[in-house]
Amino acid sequence: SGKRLRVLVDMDGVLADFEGGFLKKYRARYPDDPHIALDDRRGFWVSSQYGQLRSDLCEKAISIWESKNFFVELEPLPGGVEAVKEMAKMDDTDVFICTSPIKHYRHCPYEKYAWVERHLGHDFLEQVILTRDKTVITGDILIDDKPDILGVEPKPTWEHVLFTACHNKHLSVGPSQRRLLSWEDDWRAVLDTKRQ
Ligand code: DGP
Repeated sequence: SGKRLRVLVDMDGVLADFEGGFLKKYRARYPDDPHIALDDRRGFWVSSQYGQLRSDLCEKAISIWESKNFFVELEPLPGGVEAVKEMAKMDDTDVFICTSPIKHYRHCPYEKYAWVERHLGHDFLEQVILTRDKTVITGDILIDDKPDILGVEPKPTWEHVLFTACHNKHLSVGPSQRRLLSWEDDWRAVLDTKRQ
């Protein structure tokens, strides 16, 4: 009954453990430099916080995610792959993975597809949307860990549901913004509120 529900799911910080993968590879490559524990992460941009810690650490941080195999080797976050697979099987529900590649494009876009193929299967490649501007993509819900999702469209069609991550857990979000605390949280209920 009613129209189909379209769910947009972010990748880094929602399905793939960008923060954990970053910290592990940063510490391995720069063992003599200071790091920021995940509990102390604040703000979406990892390089900004590392640059505040010490100015040379900004480019060292960037060197990690610009390296070959960074994105493809990210571990899945607990329950994410299973949730997306279940969502995709639900009646009247379309799921798309909506992710912004970094502008250093040598490895990232390829590896994002490879990650989806590895963890969700070849057929799921049909559901991948790579865009630097998520506001121009239409959908009912966008599940994303970035607190501020801006672009050229001032009134995106989707409701942004903030997925909790180490960098956003202390933010007090507005009364209208809903959160998913993790994939253990009741994502099915969030979807149901958007069904006609
Ligand atoms: P998304 O999660 O789809 O909004 O994509 C954001 C991408 O940017 C994701 O791959 C994580 C990455 N990222 C995190 N911190 C930084 C940063 O400080 N600088 C840049 N250029 N990218 C970052």
